Amino acid sequence: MATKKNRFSEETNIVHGIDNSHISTQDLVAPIHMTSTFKFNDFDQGAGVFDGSRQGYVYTRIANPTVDLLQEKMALLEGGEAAIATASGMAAIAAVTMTLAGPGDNFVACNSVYGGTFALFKDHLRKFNISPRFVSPVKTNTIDRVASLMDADTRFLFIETPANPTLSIINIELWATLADQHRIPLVVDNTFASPYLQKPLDMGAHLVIHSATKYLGGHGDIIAGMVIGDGAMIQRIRTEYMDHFGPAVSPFNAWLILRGLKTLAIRMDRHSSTALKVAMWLENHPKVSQVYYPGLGSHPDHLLAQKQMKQFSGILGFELKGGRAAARTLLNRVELCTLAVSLGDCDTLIQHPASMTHSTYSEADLRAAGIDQGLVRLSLGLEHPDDIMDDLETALAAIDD
Ligand code: LCS
Repeated sequence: MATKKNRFSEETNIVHGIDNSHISTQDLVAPIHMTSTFKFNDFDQGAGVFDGSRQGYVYTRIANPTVDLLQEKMALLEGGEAAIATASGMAAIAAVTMTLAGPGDNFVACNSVYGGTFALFKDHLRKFNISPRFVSPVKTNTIDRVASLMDADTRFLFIETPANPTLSIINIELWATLADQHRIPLVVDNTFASPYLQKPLDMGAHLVIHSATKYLGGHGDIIAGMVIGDGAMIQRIRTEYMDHFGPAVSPFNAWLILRGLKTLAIRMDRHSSTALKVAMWLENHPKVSQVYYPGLGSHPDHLLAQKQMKQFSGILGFELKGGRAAARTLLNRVELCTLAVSLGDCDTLIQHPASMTHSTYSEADLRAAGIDQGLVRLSLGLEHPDDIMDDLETALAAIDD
């Protein structure tokens, strides 16, 4: 894939990276193009834009200058040729899956994914006769199992790494090689890492997805998604899905993500260092039986995480010895940590996957994915780590022995 690499370092590209000047005079920060439609100078210009013989903007569902800047920036940061911004992370996943597969097709996905993704795959795509085939990333020989599930109707492979909410690490290179052998794309949801910490396209993946709601936006104030990949694939997703199913992002939200992205590197550094501190502290806590954080030596895929990621990001899971009842007490007692779904915000967020983000899983699905009733997920924010640990300590103390 011809990528948009330049001579600058990652941190510099995160702040600058793209040229804003084509849409404005001399603004340091590009303006927000809040417009539904674009005026044509005359009939021929309008007709020309529609038949593709002339350049120009037509209508914001199809393209918008502010959204274009975000797409250009994300293509650069992920090392792809092109990108699409969508109204949500779920819209990005729907756009990719509905473009790549049709009636009678199947795909193979890890069973530890965001609960909304799981519901889309398991319940809604089935209505279009598109069948998911799930594998567990924690079982040994996962890749052999993936291979055994593939056939002539398998249209793509789908993984999240680190995975929501188990923090499993999936071997991108291994899955990409298998996808190449079958001439189908590997789709990687890179939401938990962000392009600053992990670049799936460099490891052989073919499409990257984000819930931009999370680390890309970074401030908990928007819902949006991204798809990044090679130019032909991105164009196909546009023409076969985006343009007429219509899940376009608002230019205002695109602008807020561009704003948030400028601090991605320093935010991810801080999220990662705080998460490691809190993970190490939780590992020694008497009320906690297990901590899942790829940065810990005790994580089963720590070495793979070290290979794939620059740092280990800001999300961890931990298992309470007291199970669901203990989780309930903890989540009712925290004060600084906010009881809310979502992740990747400046604020520390805490939630209970089995009853919240992954409530779309049946009991059997939860068991198969290794999501226990005692599992709590924590997205470390930018507060002082000592304050976060103090808050957790007080709340953990309220759990009965
Ligand atoms: N991919 C991942 C890995 C996610 O965690 C989420 C949302 C999505 C895609 C969907 O993105 P959205 O449409 O929400 O922008 N994850 C959430 C979570 O763990 N808690 O609340 C939302």
